[in-house]
This record gives sequence, structure tokens and C-alpha cells, in this order.
Amino acid sequence: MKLYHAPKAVNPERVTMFLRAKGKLDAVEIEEISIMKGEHKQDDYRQISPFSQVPALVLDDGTALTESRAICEYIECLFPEPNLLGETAKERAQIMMWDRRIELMWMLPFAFWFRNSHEMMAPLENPQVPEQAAKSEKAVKSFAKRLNDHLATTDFIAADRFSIADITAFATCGFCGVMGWRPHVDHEHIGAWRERMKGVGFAG
Ligand SMILES: N[C@@H](CCC(=O)N[C@@H](CS)C(=O)NCC(=O)O)C(=O)O
Repeated sequence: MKLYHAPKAVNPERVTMFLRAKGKLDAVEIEEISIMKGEHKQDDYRQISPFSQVPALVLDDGTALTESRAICEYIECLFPEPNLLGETAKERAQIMMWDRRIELMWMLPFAFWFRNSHEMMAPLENPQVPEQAAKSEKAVKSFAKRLNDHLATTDFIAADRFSIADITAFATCGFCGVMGWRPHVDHEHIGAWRERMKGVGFAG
């Protein structure tokens, strides 16, 4: 299997963290794609990923998976241990619920804020829309407060156990640094959770 990866980009990082948590990073051959150099928009990569996005996992039969959550589902089926998507119906639903919240209410609006305001993103996001940046910044900061309240009541993001929801949140928390924002410094319980995640060993 071959994984097309862009280091420091949040979705690809989410997949490599997932593989690392399984102890299976070496199960894939990794090829780096530079988003800043526009390699994801070249014709040869577009044939693998029609939406020109990273990551992409190409299976040995040539099938290309180009959504990070779908890639993680595939990896979970290949390597069931440790379980990261939930064992029981209730766990699976709780983990999916939080993973989607983290992705849709934190990671995505953060990406809109970053892409519409950071000068590094100007060539990729043309035109940048300051109103979109301001609205998205407000949304992510409001979500961080809600997440902080949630983490005051539990050690992990979902189902009282380590899961993909923690991985997605950890990757997003690190990604926030590109805007000089550190949710784990601003929010006590996010900070304590982040320290616990280092202890889990996948992110250290
Ligand atoms: N839904 C996709 C999103 C992938 C995505 O947005 N990847 C970003 C990097 S984090 C990308 O390739 N951006 C290139 C661009 O927007 O031009 C997934 O989860 O894999």
C-alpha cells in the first residue's frame, strides 16, 4: 500500500497518527506531496486523487482511497488492534459523533480561518475572504470553549477511552499553531487532555 502524505497538513497527519497508534506506520510506503509546491494539482497526482487533496491511500490492487476517515476505516479493518473506532454499537456511535464534531466544528472552520487570512495561503485561496476568516475564527474559538467544558468531565474525547476522536482532535490542536493560537494554553482542560495524549504515546 502506498500513502500519499503531506507532512504538517492536518488530514494527512491524522492518518499517520492513526497508523502510528496501531504500530503500523511501516505497513505503508510513504510518498510526500508538497501542497505548497502545488504537487497535488499535477496531472499524475490528480489521476490518483481527482479532488487534488492529500492524503490518498493506494491499495495493492490500485484502488485509491482519498478521504482520511475512509482510510482510517480501512486500516482499522486490516489491523483491528488496538481498536480505535469503537467495539460496541454504543461506543462506535459515540466515537463517530465526537470525531465528526471535531472535524466539522473545529478542524474545518479552522482551515477556513487559516486559508482566508494567512499570507502563506494566498496562492491557494484566491481570493481570500476576510469576512469568512473572521466568522470561522469566531466559530472555532466558541467550539474550543465547548470542548474545554466537555474535557472537564472526561479523560478522553469520546466513550471514556482513547479513539480516533482523540487523534483528530490532537492533530487539529497542533494545526492551530499555524495561526499562533494554542487552544491547549488558553483552555485548562484541553491542556490537561493534551498532556494525557502524550502519555498514550502516539503523539509524543
Ligand atoms: N475530506 C478530505 C479533505 C482532505 C484535505 O482537505 N486535505 C488538504 C490538506 S489537510 C489538501 O489536500 N489541501 C489542498 C488544497 O486545498 O489545495 C479528507 O479528509 O481526506
